[in-house]
Amino acid sequence: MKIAIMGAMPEEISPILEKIGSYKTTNYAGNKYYEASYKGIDLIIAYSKIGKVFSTLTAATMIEHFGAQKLLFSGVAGAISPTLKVGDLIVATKLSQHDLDITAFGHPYGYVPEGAVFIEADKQMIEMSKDVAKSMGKIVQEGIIATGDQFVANEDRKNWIGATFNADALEMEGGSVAVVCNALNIPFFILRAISDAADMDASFSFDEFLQTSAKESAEFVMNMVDKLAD
Ligand code: OS5
Repeated sequence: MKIAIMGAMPEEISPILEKIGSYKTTNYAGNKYYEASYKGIDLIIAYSKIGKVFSTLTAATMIEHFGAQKLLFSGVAGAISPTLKVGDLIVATKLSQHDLDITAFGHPYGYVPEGAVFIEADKQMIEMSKDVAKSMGKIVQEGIIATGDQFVANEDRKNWIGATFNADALEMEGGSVAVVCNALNIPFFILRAISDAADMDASFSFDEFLQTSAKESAEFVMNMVDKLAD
């Protein structure tokens, strides 16, 4: 079994690389890919760089070039739901692209012909995450994550995304990773820890909490990997 673990920023995968300890580094298509053997399973780990295009490239590369059979994403997100505070964990049940807009042709936001507004994450890994949360004594909220090529630092935009997609959190990569995995039939799991509230203070909050929230998410994802290795 080969499992891909990806983040968007170096901070999102560095706790994972620290835990793994030793790995082989390969440069491919402008990114570094880290291969390791861990508890009897093969891991391929990378950060994509920020946004939908880079994350699409990385997810597709991990699957098509490195042979990943499952993909887990670890990172941070902006909260939409008022129940989500900095450091809280959210598991995506389904994901959408909030900046995809051909509504001029009568289509709903987030939809293009032959696509879908929402893509569902792997139900088995979501179920497994409940056991992992229990074993860690953590609360993990399930919800909808909306993705777009924008760092949202605006209450109106955040509220619009929340109302339009019924989304609980937002970020810049999960929705595109979901499209890739869905098209290639690869089960995927997207976990995010909250770094900010996508409001006018978002950039300050993000800078302050990126490292600690990324670490929270990475620790949880590694516990998921431990369970997958059992
Ligand atoms: O990957 C991007 C999306 N992430 C989730 C997220 C988010 N997304 C949208 N809106 C929000 N309010 C969100 N909160 C959390 C986080 C990340 C956001 S973009 C951050 C860019 C910060 C940065 N810019 N320059 N550097 C860091 C330094 C740098 C310089 C050179 C090379 C690499 C980094």
